[in-house]
Amino acid sequence: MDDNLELPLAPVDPAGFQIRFAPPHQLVDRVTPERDLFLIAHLGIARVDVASWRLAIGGLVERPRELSFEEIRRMPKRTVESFHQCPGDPKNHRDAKRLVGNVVWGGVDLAELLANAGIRPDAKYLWAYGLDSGAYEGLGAGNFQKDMPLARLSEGGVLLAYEINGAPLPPERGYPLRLIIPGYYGTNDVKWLCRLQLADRRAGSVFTTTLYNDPDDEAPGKIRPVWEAPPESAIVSPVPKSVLARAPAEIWGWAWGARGIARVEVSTDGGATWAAATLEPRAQWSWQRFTFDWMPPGSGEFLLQARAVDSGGTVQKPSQARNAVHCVAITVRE
Ligand SMILES: Nc1nc2c(c(=O)[nH]1)N[C@H]1C(S)=C(S)[C@@H](COP(=O)(O)O)O[C@H]1N2
Ligand SMILES: [Mo]
Repeated sequence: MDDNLELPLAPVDPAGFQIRFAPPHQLVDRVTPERDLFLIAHLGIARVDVASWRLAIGGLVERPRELSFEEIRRMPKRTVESFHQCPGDPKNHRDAKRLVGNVVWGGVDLAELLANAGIRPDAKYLWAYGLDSGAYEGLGAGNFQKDMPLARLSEGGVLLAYEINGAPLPPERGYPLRLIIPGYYGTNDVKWLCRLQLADRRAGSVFTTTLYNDPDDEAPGKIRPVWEAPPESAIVSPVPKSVLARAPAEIWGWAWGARGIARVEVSTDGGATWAAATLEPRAQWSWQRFTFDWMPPGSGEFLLQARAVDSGGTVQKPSQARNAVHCVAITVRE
């Protein structure tokens, strides 16, 4: 097991960084339609010929193997509902981008597949490789690569997905197969998978070392891979800059995080005071809808904010973070 594997590549078209997204106030659906879901590709969109495509499984496994798409389709199909979120800037953990959605993924269970291959006791990490290659911000990258601690498998839900919201994965989403790690930021969900490698250490690619590693607030001087998503929320309604009549209004939005959200609080006075919103429970790793009934106390400008607290008691950061509180400025007229 090393970093010098001979890996296949697919043509990328278009090449280079790709991004599209809708702002939070457009995310009105519980399950985000594929056309509204943000899209990110660092190196370009890989175009894969499924007939010759294989998934290789190697490294610290008892029985290395190669699977065709047909063989994967014959395995039991699982579905997982999960929030899906880009962490934002690979190097700037003080910036919140709110590129997020909620998706029902369909595919095969990674834990089952690896159990069939036999995980060796010294294996600690999964390395996942995509078929895309190129350069990102001047950094040459061979195949896109991410890693995941194998300990994550015990929580369940990790998929090799070939469906998004019941439809086949489109080319831009990773056709024919991508990794989905519910609860982790979407950057770890390698698209256009070609190889899974089990290893005793973290992977050494640009995307697992230079990029997507944040300073660890709890351990100064240490870094922390951008894996589990901390608690976060976004306001869907009212829409930023809207003008409301002075009448009862509903503030609502979505809250999500790796550990599930226990409560959401809303502030309508720019963060001076906070009150509990009504929050629905989560289904698998889904985002959770919150609602807050508000009677504007008068006319004028108002700053609306929501903050999520997860089941471990971690509070969404007020500012200067990937999960910084979302602020929506509105006007109320008599
Ligand atoms: N092979 C490959 N997988 C990838 C990426 C990539 O550039 N190449 N980008 C990652 C990032 S940063 C994000 S946020 C998600 C985006 O997935 P989506 O475009 O389906 O929303 O894919 C991840 N998987
Ligand atoms: Mo991303």
